Amino acid sequence: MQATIQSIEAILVDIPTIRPHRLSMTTMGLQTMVIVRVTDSDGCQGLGEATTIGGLAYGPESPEGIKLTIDHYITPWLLGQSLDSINTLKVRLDAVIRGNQLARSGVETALLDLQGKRLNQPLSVLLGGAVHSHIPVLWTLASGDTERDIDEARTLLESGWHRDFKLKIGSGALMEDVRHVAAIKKAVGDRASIRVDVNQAWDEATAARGMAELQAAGVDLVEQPTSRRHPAVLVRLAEKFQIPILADESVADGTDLYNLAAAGFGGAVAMKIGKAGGPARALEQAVVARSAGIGLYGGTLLEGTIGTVAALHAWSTLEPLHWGTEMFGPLLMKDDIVDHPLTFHDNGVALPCGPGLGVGIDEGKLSEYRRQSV
Ligand code: MUC
Ligand code: MG
Repeated sequence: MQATIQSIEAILVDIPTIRPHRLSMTTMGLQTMVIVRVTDSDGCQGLGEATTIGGLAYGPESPEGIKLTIDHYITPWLLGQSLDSINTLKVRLDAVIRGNQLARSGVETALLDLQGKRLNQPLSVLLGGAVHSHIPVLWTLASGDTERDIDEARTLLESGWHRDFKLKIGSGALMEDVRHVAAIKKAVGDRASIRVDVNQAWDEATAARGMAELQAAGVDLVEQPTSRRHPAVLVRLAEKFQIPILADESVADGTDLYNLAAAGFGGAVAMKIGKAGGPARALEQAVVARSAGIGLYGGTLLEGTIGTVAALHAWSTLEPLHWGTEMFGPLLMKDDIVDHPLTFHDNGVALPCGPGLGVGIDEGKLSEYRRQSV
């Protein structure tokens, strides 16, 4: 008999970070993940994750809201449905739910994991097949302290864990940020690529000054210097400076990227499974980017291992992946809830090769970190 969806759980999990993680809009000391578990009528399970940054500081969906969306709006539409075609399930959801991309991403991931397990194939195979088994991963320096960031960068360079670094700026005065970035670039020299993420904090005039200073300091890439609400500003900045711009908050999916490219944007795009609504949907951007000559980068919303692995399966199918990835989320957390944590080495991570995502839940850890009262 055909397998059908028996139950869907959305579980809030809180794990402390290894150090405060300072972004322009929030400082994180804890990461909250929504773990999605789909069980079918044969007892087979698929896992997904829907995670954002700083509650509602980064985007319009909060962890608690994601759980509510899944429990009250998505689950009733999927229970009892056949698992034969995930596309049919997506069409069903599209008919009744607008937006809520993070919640959809967690559910799409769990359905893909379940399908991979049922077919005994890794998720990357369901997405067309991996061309990389080792995927480059940068590290984000965001302790809020220049000396601490330099020590962190040196330790990571010496251990061979990471060679590319992203610095989170935009919360302080422009020239303080510039001095912070220039000091780190000087300390690491040509041994490392330094990129910055402003998380929309600058207006156009500040960005123009900042881009000139960062270009002179030897920075390789500037991520989302200005608001996502002003695409024309991003286009003008990209035209004016040699240093490339990475569009993050400006682009959630293939349509956003098409519109930005049509407006004249050239640079790179940070694809994220959460922004797009799932690993399969995120890959639609890669097709648009290739057609428009825009560089690809695998982005994170600082997911734990389940969300990170889902994204890695998607990015593993892309060649070229011009700017690598930032799938370091699990390393920022003090602990993990999976049975086989990822292996990071040589400036990257090994793609798990078991069926589906290739990782399972450690039930003991899940009960330790799951939120007791919602
Ligand atoms: C973002 O805006 O790119 C990725 C790495 C990090 O530290 O924050 C995220 C979100
Ligand atoms: Mg960003």
